[in-house]
Amino acid sequence: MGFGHSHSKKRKLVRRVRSASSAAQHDLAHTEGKDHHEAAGHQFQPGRHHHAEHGQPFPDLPSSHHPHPDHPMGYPWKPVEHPEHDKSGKAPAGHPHPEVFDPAIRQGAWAKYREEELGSKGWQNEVDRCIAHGLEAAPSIKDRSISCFARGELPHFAGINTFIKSHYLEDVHKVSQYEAAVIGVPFDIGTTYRSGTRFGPQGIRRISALYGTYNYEMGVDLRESLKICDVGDVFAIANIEKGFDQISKAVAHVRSSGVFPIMLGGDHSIGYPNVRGIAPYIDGPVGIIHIDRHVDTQETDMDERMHTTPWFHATNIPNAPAVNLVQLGIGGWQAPRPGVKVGRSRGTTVLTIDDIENIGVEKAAEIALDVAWKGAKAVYLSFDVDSLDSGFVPGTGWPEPGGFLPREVLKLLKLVAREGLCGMEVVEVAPSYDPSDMTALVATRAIMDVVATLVNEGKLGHKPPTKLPPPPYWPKRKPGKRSKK
Ligand SMILES: [Mn+2]
Repeated sequence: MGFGHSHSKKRKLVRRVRSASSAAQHDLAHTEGKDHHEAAGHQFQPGRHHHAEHGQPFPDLPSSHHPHPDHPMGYPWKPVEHPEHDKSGKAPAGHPHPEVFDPAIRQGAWAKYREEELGSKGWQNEVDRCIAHGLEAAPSIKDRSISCFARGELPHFAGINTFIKSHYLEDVHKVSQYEAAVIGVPFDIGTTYRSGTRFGPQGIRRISALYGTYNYEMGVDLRESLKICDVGDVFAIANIEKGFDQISKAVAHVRSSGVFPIMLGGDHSIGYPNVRGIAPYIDGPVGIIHIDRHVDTQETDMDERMHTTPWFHATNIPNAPAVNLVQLGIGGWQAPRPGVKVGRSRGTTVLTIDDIENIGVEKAAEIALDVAWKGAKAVYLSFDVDSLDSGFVPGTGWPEPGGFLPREVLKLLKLVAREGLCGMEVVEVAPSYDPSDMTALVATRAIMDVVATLVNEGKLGHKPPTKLPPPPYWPKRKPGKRSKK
C-alpha cells in the first residue's frame, strides 16, 4: 500500500532524473564539439542534418544540427538530406561544430541574435549629445565617443542622477515629446511605522545609475526603443490631502499628455492619488494589479488616509471598480482586519503567497490578468517592494518575512505587464534602512523589467522588427484579447 505507492513515485522520479542527465550529456557533447552523434540521448538520424545555410533566419549560425521534434514553438528549419554522410560521427567536410545550439529553444542563443536587430542610433545620438554639451575628450584619449565632462550614462559612478540617467525634463510642458516619464513622489506622511520613504525617489535614482539601457535575456535596449525622461519630483506637501492633490495633478498632467507615468514612491498611500490622476483619462473601467504583502483596503488608519488605505479610496473612483482589483502576495502578521472586511464586501481578488506557490507564478499571472482586465479598458500596476521576503528588502517601512523571492516576483511582474498598462508605481523604498541600496535596486529592476516587457509586447515605445522566432520560455498568450495601451 503505502510502500507500493512510494515505489511507483520513486520510479517516476528516477526516469525524470535520467532524461535530465541524458539531455545534459547531450548539451555537453555539443558544447565541447566532440563526437556528439555518439552522445547518449542524441537523436541522430543518419543522413539527416540541419544546415544553417539552407534556412533562415540564422544564416551565420554554426548549425543546429538535428531536429527537435518536441520544440514547443514549432521548429523553423527543415531537415536537409545528406545521404553521403549517413554514418554517426561523420560530419560533412568543412563543417565543424564549434557551438551548436538552437536559438528557438535557448534564450541565451536567441538573445545573442536579437541584439543584432536592436540598432544603435539612440546610442550615437547620445554620444553626439554628450560631446556637444560636455566638450570633446582630451587629445590623449583614443575613444572619441568619450566627452570631457561626464554627460549621460557613463561613467556609472559620475553625474547627477536621474532615473537610469535618462534626460531630466525641467519644463514639464514638454513631456509629450516623450513616451514614458518617471515621476518622483517623495511623500511619507502616510506611513504607520518607519518613515523615510520620502527619500525613496532619491535612493532609486542613485542606484539606478548602475544600469544601462540594454538587457541581454529580454533582447531589448530602451535607449533605442523608448523615449523616456525623468520629470523630477512632485512638490509633496506635509498634509495628506493637499499632498494627494499635488500628486494627482502631476500624474494627470503626464497621463493626459499621452505619456506612460512611472511613479517612484513614497509610501503606499500614493496609490490612491496616482489612480485618481489616471482614471479620468481612461475611456472605461481601470483594473488594478497590486503586488504586496498587505491588502491596504481599509478606509482610514489612525483617522487618516494612510498607506494602509489606498485601494479603499481608489476603488471608490467611479471607473476603478473593486471587482477589477487583484492583490498578489498577501499574507503575514501585518494585516489589519478592517481592510479584510472591505475586500470581502467589495469582491476584490486576493492570492496569498501560499496560493501563488501552490498554483505557480504563471497561473497566478493568468488569474491576475483575467480579473484586472475583465471588462476593463486599461490596467494599472502597483508594486510594493515589501511583497518580497524581508531578507531582500530591508529598506522598507513594514518588512515581513516569507514574501516573494526576487526571481519569482520579477517573473510575475513581466507576465502581468504583457497585456499593457496605463501607468505603474513602485512604493515603500526607505533608503535609510537600506544597506547597499539593495531594496532600491529591486525597485529599479522592477521598473526596468516592466517597461522592457511593454516594449517587447508592442505596448509602449517602438519594438525593432525581428526575423527571429519568438523568444523561448514565454508562455503562450490567450489569443485575441486585452490589447489596449
Ligand atoms: Mn505593503
